[in-house]
Amino acid sequence: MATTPKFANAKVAAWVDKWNKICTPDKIVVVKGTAAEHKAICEMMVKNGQFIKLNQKLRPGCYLARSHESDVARVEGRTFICSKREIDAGPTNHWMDPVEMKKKMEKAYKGCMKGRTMYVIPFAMGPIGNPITQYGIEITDSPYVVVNMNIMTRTGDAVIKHLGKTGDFIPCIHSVGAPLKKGQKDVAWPCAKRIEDKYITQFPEDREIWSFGSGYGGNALLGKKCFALRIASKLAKDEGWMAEHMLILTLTSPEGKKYHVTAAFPSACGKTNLAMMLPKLPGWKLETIGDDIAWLKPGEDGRLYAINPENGFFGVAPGTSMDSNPNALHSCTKGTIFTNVVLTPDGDIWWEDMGIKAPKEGVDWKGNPCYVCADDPYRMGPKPGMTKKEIKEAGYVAAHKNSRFTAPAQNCPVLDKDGFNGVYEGKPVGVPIDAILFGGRRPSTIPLVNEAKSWTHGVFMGSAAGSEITAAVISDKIGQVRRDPMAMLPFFGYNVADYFQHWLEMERTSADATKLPKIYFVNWFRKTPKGEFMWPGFGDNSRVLKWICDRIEGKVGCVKTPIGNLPKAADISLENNTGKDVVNPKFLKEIVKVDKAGWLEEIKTIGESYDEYDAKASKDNQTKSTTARRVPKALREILASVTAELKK
Ligand code: OXD
Ligand code: MN
Repeated sequence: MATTPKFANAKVAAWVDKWNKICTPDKIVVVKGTAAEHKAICEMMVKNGQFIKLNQKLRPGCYLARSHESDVARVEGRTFICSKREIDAGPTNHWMDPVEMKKKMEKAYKGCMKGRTMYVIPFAMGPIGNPITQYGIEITDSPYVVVNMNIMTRTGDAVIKHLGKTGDFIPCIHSVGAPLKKGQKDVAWPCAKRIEDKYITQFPEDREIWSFGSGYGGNALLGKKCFALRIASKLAKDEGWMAEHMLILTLTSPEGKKYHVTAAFPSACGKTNLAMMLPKLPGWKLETIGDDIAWLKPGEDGRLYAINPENGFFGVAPGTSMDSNPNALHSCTKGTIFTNVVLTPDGDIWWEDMGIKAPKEGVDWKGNPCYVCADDPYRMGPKPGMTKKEIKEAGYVAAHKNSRFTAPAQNCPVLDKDGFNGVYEGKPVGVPIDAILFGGRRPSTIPLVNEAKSWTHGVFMGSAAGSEITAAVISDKIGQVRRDPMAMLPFFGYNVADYFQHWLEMERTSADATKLPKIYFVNWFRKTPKGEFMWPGFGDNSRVLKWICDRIEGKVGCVKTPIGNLPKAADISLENNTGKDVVNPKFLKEIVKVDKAGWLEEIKTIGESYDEYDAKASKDNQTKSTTARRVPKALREILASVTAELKK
C-alpha cells in the first residue's frame, strides 16, 4: 500500500484513503493538470507499449491507443443504477441493492491496483467557478483515463483549489481490474476480459460512481455518462434543473440575431456533426458550444440557461470526413488521442469514410496488417488485393465502428468561446436556449421537422424518441429501431416515468413558462423504399434550423396536423441548393407530410412503450406492493388525443 497524500479537503482525503486501503496500489499520483504532466504520462505510455506516438509533424501531441477486443464500447448490460428501491431505478435500468452491490464490488476492488499507480484526478464538469458547474474526484489505475480526462474535463490543481477545505464533489472510483504480480509485464490494454466482471455502477442516493473492469470511453471516463448524465440527472431532478444528452450550438442569422439551440439525438446519430456544421444557407453562421451533454438551469426570467459540462469531444471516428464534418477533423489535428483507428505507414491515422484514400497498407484496430481494397481506394481489407464485396462479406472494418477521437474543444475552429466558457452577455450564467430538438435515425414515418404544439406535447415527442441502434453500444441488435426517450435510455439516473414527470414540472415551476424553448422533432434519415436517403443532411440541415428560427420569430406559418406543426415545403429555403448533395424538392414534399398509416402504427408502439414502463414500474422490492401507473397522465392524454385526431 502507498502512503495516502495529504489533502486540505477532508472528504477528498477520506475518499483517497479508503481506496488506497482497498486497492493497495504501489504508488499514488495526484493529477496536477499541467501540459508537462500530460505529455509525460503520454510518453510513459509510449514506452510501456500502451500508446503509439503519431507523426508529430503531421499531428503534434497526438497518440493512438488500441483497446482489447472485449472492451470497445459502453456495456449497457453491466451498467447499474443502485438506488435503495428498485422502483426508483425504473424499468429501463439494471438495478441491484446498493449495500449488496458495494459489498460485491469491494471484493472485486480488493488488491486490484497491485503493481499499478493510483491516479487521483480532481475534475470539473463545466468552467471552474461557474454556478452551474459541478466537481468530481476520480480515482483510477489507468493512465489512459487520466490523459483522456485531461482532455474531456478541466482537471488538476485549479479544482483542488476551488474545492478548498469543504467544497463538495462527486466521488468516483475506477479500476481496469487487472492487478500485476511482482515482475509481471503489463499488457497494452489491461481490463477484465469477461463481460460479467465489468461493472459500471451509479449510486444516485449516495451520489457515488464505482466502475470496474473496463477502460473504454463512457465506462471509464466517469465525468461523461456516469456523472454528467446518470448522477447529474438525479441531482437535477432533486434540485429543479436538467441534465441532458444534448449538443449546444449558437446560430447567427444574416441579420446578426443569435439563437441557442440544444439537440438530443441517441449515441452516434450525428450530434457532433450538427454541433459543428457548416451551414449551406448563405449568411448563416454556426458555432459550437458542446457536442454531447447539456446542463440546463431555469433563470429568473423563465428561460432555460445551458452550459456544456465537458471540455473536449469524444467523437465517433468512422464517417467523420471533410465532407461530413470538417470542423471535427480540424479539431483532431493536435493534442488528440485516437482509439481503435488505423495506423498509416507515415505515422498518421485513417478510418472508413474519412473521405481520404486509404494507404497501400496500414495496421488495423486489432494491430494486424491491412491493405487497400482492389476496387475501392477508400476501403481496406485484411489481405492484399481483396475486393469491396469480399471485404463486406468478411464483415471486416479496419477501424472499429466505435473507434474514437478525444479532441480538445479549444481546437474546434468554430467554438463559441463565450458560450463554451458558460458566459452570456458578460455573465457566467450559461446561454439562454431558444429551441430544443429531439431526433434519431428513423428511415420511415417521422417527418423532417415537427414543431410541438405545447411544452407538454414536446415532452411527449421526446418521450417517444427512437432510433436504429448504433455501434456506440455492444449489442446484437444494431440496426433495429428501439425507443430511446429523450436519447437518454442508457443514461437515466432514475425511473424513466419520473423523468418524464420532471420535464413536465419544468413548465409548472418556470418563472415564466412562455419563455421556455420551443420543442421540435427532427429526422435527417428518411429513406425511400429502395434505401435512398430523402434528405441530404449535414450542411443542408441549416435549412431546417432557419425554419425553426423563422417560427420563433413568427415569420412563417405552419401546417397544423394531429402530430404537430409541420412546415409548408415552400417555407424550407432552397437557397444555394447546389453541390454534391442537394435537396430533391420532390422528396422534400414527401417528408413534410403526415404518413397517416405509419403514424397509427407509431402511436401504437409509443403506447406499448408506456405500458411496458408502467408494467415494470409496479415492481417495488421494498413495499412488495404494486404501485400506481407511473407514466404521467398528461402524456397518456396527448397520446389519446393524437390517436383520436389521426383517426378522424
Ligand atoms: C457517447 C455515447 O460516447 O453516447 O457520447 O455513447
Ligand atoms: Mn453521447
